[in-house]
Formats: sequence, structure tokens, C-alpha cells
Amino acid sequence: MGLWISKLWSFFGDQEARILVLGLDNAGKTTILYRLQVGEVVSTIPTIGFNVETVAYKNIKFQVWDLGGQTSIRPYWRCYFPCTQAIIYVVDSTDTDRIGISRDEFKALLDEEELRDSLILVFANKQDLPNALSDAQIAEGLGLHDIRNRDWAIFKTSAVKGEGLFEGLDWLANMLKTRRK
Ligand SMILES: Nc1nc2c(ncn2[C@@H]2O[C@H](COP(=O)(O)OP(=O)(O)O)[C@@H](O)[C@H]2O)c(=O)[nH]1
Ligand SMILES: [Mg+2]
Repeated sequence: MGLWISKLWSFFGDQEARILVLGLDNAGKTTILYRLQVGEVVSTIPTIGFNVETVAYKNIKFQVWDLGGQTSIRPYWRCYFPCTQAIIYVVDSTDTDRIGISRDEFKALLDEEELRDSLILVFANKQDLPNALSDAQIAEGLGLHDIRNRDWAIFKTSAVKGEGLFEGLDWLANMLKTRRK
């Protein structure tokens, strides 16, 4: 287990905290969840039919599900929004066809009232593949520079190689530390 998680935890104290790992299917979210190596990944399929994967470290929960697809289940996502300190938004940097869909989903999250104080950490994933868009292109594609009044950062990652993930999480921990001051 990495130092980053105890660092993250030290900023939360006893407070319940949630970090949502979201993005389109095939972005690499599940791979990232396993990479974190903070505990056992538990998969639950509520009756409403979307799969939520959770890994917990003390009072911090990381939760993953796929965006896109059926709009009828969207309202149920809101059950997972309270106490969300951060959103890790994962993009398959080779999926140029769906960057627009990813952007729309991302914008919809930013509009959620209960997520208005969440930090935004974007992972431009699959950077090990030759045709991957750069982090600047992903930032452009998602419209990151249009974001106002929120803290965000983008990191280049390769979930399969384990690159960039912990740099991003370190940013998150440092931001939480700054906010607590
Ligand atoms: N080359 C490469 N493949 C990746 C990376 N991250 C995930 N994948 C692969 O992409 C596919 C989808 O990953 P998965 O974690 O299931 O995506 P999810 O649908 O977002 O949970 C799997 O075959 C992964 O092995 C990466 O950084 N590089
Ligand atoms: Mg998955």
C-alpha cells in the first residue's frame, strides 16, 4: 500500500469521504481501482441495474461506475454524490470517436449541485498506446479550461503500467491539505 493513501486519510480524520472514479466504459476505471491496492474491490449490482465497484480504506470509499448509456438510471447516481471530496475522471486517450460523449458526461457531472465542491482530477489514460491523444488535447476535448471556480488538474496515466496515477493522487492529497487550512 502506498504512502499516498495514509496521507490522504490523514486529511479526512473521522469524516466520511468519497472519491468517485468515473468515465465512459473501457476508459480504464476498474484497472485503476485495482491498481490503488488499498483493499478488496467489492462489486455490487443494485436492482436498478448499474454496477458499482467499491474499495474502502478506513472511512474513505472509492467508487466506480460507467457513464454513458441508459439515461433512465442517471437519477440513481445521485445516491452516491453526498460527501464526494473528489471526482477522478478517466478518459481513454485513444478513444477519439467518443471524446464528445465523454465531454457531455463530464459537463453533466460538473452541473450536479451535490458535486459542486468536489475536486476534479482527470486521468488522460492509456498513454502507453502510440495513438493516444496528449493531455493538452484531452483537456481541450473535455473543455477543462472553461471550468470556473473549481480546482482541477489533468495527469497523463497508464493504468496498465501504473504510471501517473500516484502523481495525480498526490495532487489530490495536497489540495485537500490546502483546503483544510
Ligand atoms: N494499453 C492500455 N490499456 C489499458 C489501460 N487501462 C486500461 N486498459 C485496458 O482497457 C480495457 C478496459 O479497462 P477497464 O479498467 O475494464 O475499463 P473500465 O470500463 O473503465 O472499467 C482493459 O482491456 C484494460 O486492460 C492503459 O493505461 N493502457
Ligand atoms: Mg469497469
